[in-house]
Amino acid sequence: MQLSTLVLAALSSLASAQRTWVVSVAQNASLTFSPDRLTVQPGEMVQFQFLAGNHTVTQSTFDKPCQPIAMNSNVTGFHSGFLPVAASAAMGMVPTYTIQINNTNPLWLYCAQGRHCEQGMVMVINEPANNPNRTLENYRSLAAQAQTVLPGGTPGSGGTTGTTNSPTQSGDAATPSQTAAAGMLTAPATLVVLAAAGFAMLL
Ligand SMILES: *[C@@H]1O[C@H](CO)[C@@H](O)[C@H](O)[C@H]1NC(C)=O
Ligand SMILES: *[C@@H]1O[C@H](CO)[C@@H](O)[C@H](O)[C@H]1NC(C)=O
Ligand SMILES: *[C@@H]1O[C@H](CO)[C@@H](O)[C@H](O)[C@H]1NC(C)=O
Ligand SMILES: *[C@@H]1O[C@H](CO)[C@@H](O)[C@H](O)[C@H]1NC(C)=O
Ligand SMILES: *[C@@H]1O[C@H](CO)[C@@H](O)[C@H](O)[C@H]1NC(C)=O
Ligand SMILES: [Cu+2]
Repeated sequence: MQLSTLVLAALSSLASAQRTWVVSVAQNASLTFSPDRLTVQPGEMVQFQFLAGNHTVTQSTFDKPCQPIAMNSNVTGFHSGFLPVAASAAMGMVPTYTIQINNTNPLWLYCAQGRHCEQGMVMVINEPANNPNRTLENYRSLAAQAQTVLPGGTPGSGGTTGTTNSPTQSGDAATPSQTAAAGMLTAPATLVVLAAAGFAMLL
C-alpha cells in the first residue's frame, strides 16, 4: 500500500515532467529573443538561454511595453535580472532563466537593458488567437515609442536561474538531458531511480 503509493507518486511526477521550450537570448549577439513567438501549454517550461551581451527577460503588459508589469497591473510578473554571460562563458557555460507556464494567458516580454526594448527586443508567449490588435507586431510598434524601465526589487523572482553547457541554438524544444545542467530538470532523473526501485521491490 505504502509502496504503491510511493510508486504512483513517482510516476505522476514523471508524467508532469513536461517539455521545456528554449528561447535563445541575443543569438549572434543580436538584440533578439529567438523564437520571439511561442505557444506553450500550461505546465510546460520555457528556458531562456543567454548567449551574449548583457540582457534581461522581463514581463510587461501589452499596453505598456518596456515597463515592468507591476507598474501597470496587480501582477508581480517575472524579471530575470542581468545574467553573467561573460563569467559563465569563461567556464564554458551559458546562463539560463527558466519559467513555468501556468495557463494560456499571453505573456508579453521585453529586455530591460538600455533601449533594447524600443529597438524591438520583445517577444510573446501565447499570443492571443482571437484579438487582431494584440499581436507581437503591435506590441513591438508600441515598444518603439516607449521608454524602458528596469524593474527594482530582487531580480530572478518568478523563475529559476541556472546554467547549461549545451545550449540549444535552434531555439525550439530541449530534451531534459540537454537542459539537465539547469538544475531544476535533474529532479525527474531522481524520480526515475525512485520509480525503478519501487518496481524492483514490487517484483
Ligand atoms: C544566427 O545566425 C544563424 C546562422 O547564420 C542563423 O541561422 C540564425 O537565424 C541567426 N539568429 C538570429 C536570431 O538572427
Ligand atoms: C549589465 O548592465 C547593467 C545595467 O546597465 C549594469 O549595471 C551591469 O554592470 C552590467 N553587467 C555587466 C557584466 O556588464
Ligand atoms: C487584479 O486585477 C484584476 C483585473 O483588474 C482583478 O480581476 C483581480 O481581482 C485583481 N486581483 C487582485 C489579487 O487584486
Ligand atoms: C483594434 O484597433 C482599432 C484601431 O485602434 C480599433 O478600431 C479596433 O476596435 C481594435 N479592435 C480590437 C478587437 O481591439
Ligand atoms: C507559475 O507558478 C509558479 C508557482 O506558483 C510561479 O513561481 C511562476 O512564476 C508562475 N509562472 C508565471 C509565468 O507566472
Ligand atoms: Cu537586451
